[in-house]
Amino acid sequence: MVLYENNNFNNMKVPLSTNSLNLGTKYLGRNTLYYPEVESTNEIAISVAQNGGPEGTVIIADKQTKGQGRLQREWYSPKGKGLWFSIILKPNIDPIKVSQLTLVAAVATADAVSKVIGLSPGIKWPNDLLINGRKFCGILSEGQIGNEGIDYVILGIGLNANLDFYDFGLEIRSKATSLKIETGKHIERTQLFREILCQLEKCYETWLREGFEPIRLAWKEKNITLGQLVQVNSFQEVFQGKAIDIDNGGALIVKDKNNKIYSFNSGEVSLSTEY
Ligand code: BT5
Repeated sequence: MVLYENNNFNNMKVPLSTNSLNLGTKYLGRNTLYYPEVESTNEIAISVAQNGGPEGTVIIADKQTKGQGRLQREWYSPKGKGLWFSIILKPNIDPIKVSQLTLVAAVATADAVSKVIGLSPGIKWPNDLLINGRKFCGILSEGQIGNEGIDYVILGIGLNANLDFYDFGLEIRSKATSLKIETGKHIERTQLFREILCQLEKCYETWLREGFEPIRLAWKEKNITLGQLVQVNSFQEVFQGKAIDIDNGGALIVKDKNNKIYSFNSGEVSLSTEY
């Protein structure tokens, strides 16, 4: 099967045969566009979504030259060594719930890594997957909300599969890792990609059907943030306290030394030694 043979997406000309992927999903990844090299798969996914690309469409690249993290940060995405991909979703839900999708993706990706690789990653709120305290996967969700609700959400997932220690630049070497580094084995990317899509479709459907609570419980089981003293940088302000929970919307709840409670819908968390 060749996808988008007569498509409207003029420049989207490198379709991937999903037959060869042997996907076990109903719709995630059934339309997959593969690129050897792009600036950012999220950028392409946005343009595909804006041009009517259906829910479940996946854009995957072997290399990104301008992979994006949050807040204009860069995501290092060297050729052939990782999974760099973006998924288009069009959930018919209250836009206020959209940030929960990052947590849905984190739970699903952690489940897939456990299943295929046999390691149990920890989730650092909201979007980092870590093994032995080092980040090997990050998630960037971006969306557009229109008059009628959510137009689309893009879930961008960057996962370090086969990077070696010296592949990382000096500035991230001490805090980043890859599945190859952690297991000592070459990682078969297609199998992992397939499993992430399967787990994500499962978690996404659970979330649509039953709401956030089952995802919240699964997230809490895998999290490495709660119970820790943390520093949260949010909107140019810095808070210190103990991370005590995530609420039923996915926000992080932090209690400071005066027992004052704060909740964060977004922000950057680092472990702190002070209360
Ligand atoms: C993230 O941002 O963790 C989200 C990363 C999402 C990347 C995917 S790849 C497919 C899709 N297309 C895109 O263009 N993006 C998405 P953030 O929490 O802001 O973390 C960024 C920080 O992680 C950087 O400032 C570095 O310190 C560090 N970093 C950069 N590249 C890394 C890598 N390959 N592995 C581990 N850490 C990295």
